[in-house]
Amino acid sequence: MSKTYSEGDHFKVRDIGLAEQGRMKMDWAESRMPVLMALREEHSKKQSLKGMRIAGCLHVTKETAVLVETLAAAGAEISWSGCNPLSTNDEVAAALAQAGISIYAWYGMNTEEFYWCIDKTLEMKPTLTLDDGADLIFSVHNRHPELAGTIIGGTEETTTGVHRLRAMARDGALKYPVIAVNDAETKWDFDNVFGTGQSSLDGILRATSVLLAGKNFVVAGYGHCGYGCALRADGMGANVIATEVKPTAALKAILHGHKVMCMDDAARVGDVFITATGMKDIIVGRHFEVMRDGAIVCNTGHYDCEINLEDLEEMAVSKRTIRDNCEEFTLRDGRRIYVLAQGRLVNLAAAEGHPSEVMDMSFANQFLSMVRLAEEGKDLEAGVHDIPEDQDQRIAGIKLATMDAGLDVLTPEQVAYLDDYAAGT
Ligand code: ARJ
Repeated sequence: MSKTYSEGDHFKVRDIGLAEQGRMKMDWAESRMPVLMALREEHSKKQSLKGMRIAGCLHVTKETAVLVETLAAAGAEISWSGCNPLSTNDEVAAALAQAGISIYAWYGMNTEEFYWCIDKTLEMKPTLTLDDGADLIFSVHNRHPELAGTIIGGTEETTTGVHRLRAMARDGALKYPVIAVNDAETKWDFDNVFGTGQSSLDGILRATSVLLAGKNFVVAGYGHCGYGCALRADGMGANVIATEVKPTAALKAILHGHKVMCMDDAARVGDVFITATGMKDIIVGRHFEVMRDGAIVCNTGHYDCEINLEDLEEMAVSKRTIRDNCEEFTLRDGRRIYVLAQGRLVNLAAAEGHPSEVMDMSFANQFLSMVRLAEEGKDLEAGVHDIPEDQDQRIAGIKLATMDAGLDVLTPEQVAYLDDYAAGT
C-alpha cells in the first residue's frame, strides 16, 4: 500500500487529488438523503449549531460526509476522524478536506495512527462529541479527562457503543450526557436490519463473487444485524443457519424458517460465515479445525474480535491475498479458508457501508441529537439518554413523504376508542 499522504494545517488524508471523485460520491448520496437535506435547509437558516465545536469519530463515507456538511451548514465547527482503520473512503476524505473541514482519516491506517487522528480532532477542545463505537468518548475519559468539563454532551451511533456506555454510566464513570442514537426506532429497525443485510452481502459479493444460492450461510448472532443478513441471504437462495445464545432470538430464527445450531456443529457444514454478535471469540481455532475446504469467513460487528485470527494464523502453513479484501489461509491438511476484510466490518471495508437511503434516517437522528444537546444539553444529567419518541415519528414522516406512500389519520372518535375501557365486546 502506498504510504504517501496529503497534509495541510487542517487535514491529513491519503490524496487530496481524489477530491473531485469524492464530491461526486457525495452529490450522489445527497440526492438520496431527503430527510437530512431538509434538515440542512431548515437549520442552515436557523444556525442552530452556531458556536458548537463538534469532534466526530465515525466511518468516513459519502453518507457521513452529507452529515458533516449538514452540521457545518448549521453553524458548527467540525473536526473528524474515522472510527475504523479500514472504513475510510479516501475520495470522500479528500473532498471534505478540500471543502475546508478538519479531517484526519485514510484507509488502511494502523492502531497508532488511529489514535493519533482522534487526538488531532480533540485539539479543537470540542463542546460536543459524535461517536460510532465510543472510541472518541473513551479517549476523552481515559486519555484527555481534562476535556470532559467543557463537553456539553455526545451521541453514539451503534449497538456496541451504546452497550459499553450504559455499563460506564452504571459504574458512575460517564462524565457527560450521551444520546443513544442507535436506540431510535428509525435507526435500529432500519439501519441495523436492512442496511446491514444489504451492505454485508454487498461486501461478501464484492470480495468473493461467489454464488449464494444453495450455499449454507451461517449467521452468528440473530439480533437486528444478524436478522438483516439472514433475510437477504435467504432471499438469494442460501440455506441460512443461525447461531445464538439467547433462547428468544434462536426461536425467532427458527420461526423465520432457518436452522439453529451451535457453532461447533455449524462450523462443519457452513460455506459462508458472518459474525454479527458484538462478542469476542465467536469463531476460534476448533471451528477452523473442522471447516470445509473453501469456507468463507467474515464479520459485520463493530470490532474485529469476533473471529479469532490469531488462532487461524497459528494453524496456517501459508497465506496470500487472493483478491481485494480476501485472504486465503492454507492449513496443514491442505484445506483453504478465506477471510474477508481482515475480520473487520465487511460491509464498510469491502463495500460502501449501508446505502444512503437508510443512513438518511440514522444521520437525521444524529443531527437532531446534536441540535438537542446544543439547546438543552446543559440541563441533561451525565448518563445515557434516549431519543424522544416524537423524533422517530417526525423523521419517518419526512421520509415517507418522499416515498409516494399514503398515510391514514385516526378520527377523534377512533382516538377516544383506544382508551375507552368501558367499551368491551
Ligand atoms: C457511515 C455507516 C454506514 C455508512 O450506522 C452504522 C452502524 O451502526 C455501524 C457500526 O459501526 C456502521 C454504521 N454505518 C453503516 N453504513 N456509517 N456510513 N454508509
